[in-house]
Amino acid sequence: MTSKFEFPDGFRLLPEYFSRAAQEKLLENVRHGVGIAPLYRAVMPRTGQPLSVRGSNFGPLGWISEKAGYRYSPSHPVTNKPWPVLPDILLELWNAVSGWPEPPEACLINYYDAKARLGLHVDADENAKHAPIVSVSLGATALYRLGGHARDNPTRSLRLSSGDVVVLGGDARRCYHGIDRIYPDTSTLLPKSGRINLTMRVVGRA
Ligand code: MD3
Ligand code: FE
Repeated sequence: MTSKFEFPDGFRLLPEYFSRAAQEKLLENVRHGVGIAPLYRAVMPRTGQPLSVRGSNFGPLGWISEKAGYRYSPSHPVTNKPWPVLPDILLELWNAVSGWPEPPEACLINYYDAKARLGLHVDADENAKHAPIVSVSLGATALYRLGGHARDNPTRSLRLSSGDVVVLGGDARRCYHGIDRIYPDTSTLLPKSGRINLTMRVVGRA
């Protein structure tokens, strides 16, 4: 019996990469970062419909979604100040698992409350199409869906738990993915079944 879904080349899940103590340290860094660059509610381009996920960034560039479109910006869309620097723990993670010679330029911070979702999409706003994305999950467990290169390709659902790291290189980098739901009361790291996802990206020049 074979399933129609095959894991794309370059997809790597590292369950519980971070210990509880390391997750707490990372969370402290995120709290410091969002103290400087507050989580804001992004809106969908054109429609202005708010996303349920709230976002901020670390690094010289940050991914933002506004009415005018999606883009990488050197400053926060509300405060207009530069994003805080990438914490050392995250740079060390990148160096340990990405296999990429350059550091990430952006680290998107996504915050999910218990009701938040993220629809199926491809991350395609980076010019560095071959650089991997490295993701860290903190807090409540999420139901994550990974598909193929076309929206209607078969998908596979996986749970991402606190401390898990995912490396998306090669083919996986161009696959559809999203977050279908958050499972309440699955972690004591964050209050109220909150979840944080950190994704490091190389943006590259246009
Ligand atoms: C698979 N974040 O920030 S992380 C995103 O949990 C995003 O917040 C999700 O999708 C989250 O864009 C999923 C894992 C992830 C990130 C990028 C990918 C999976 C990916 C790019 C290609 C394929
Ligand atoms: Fe994505």
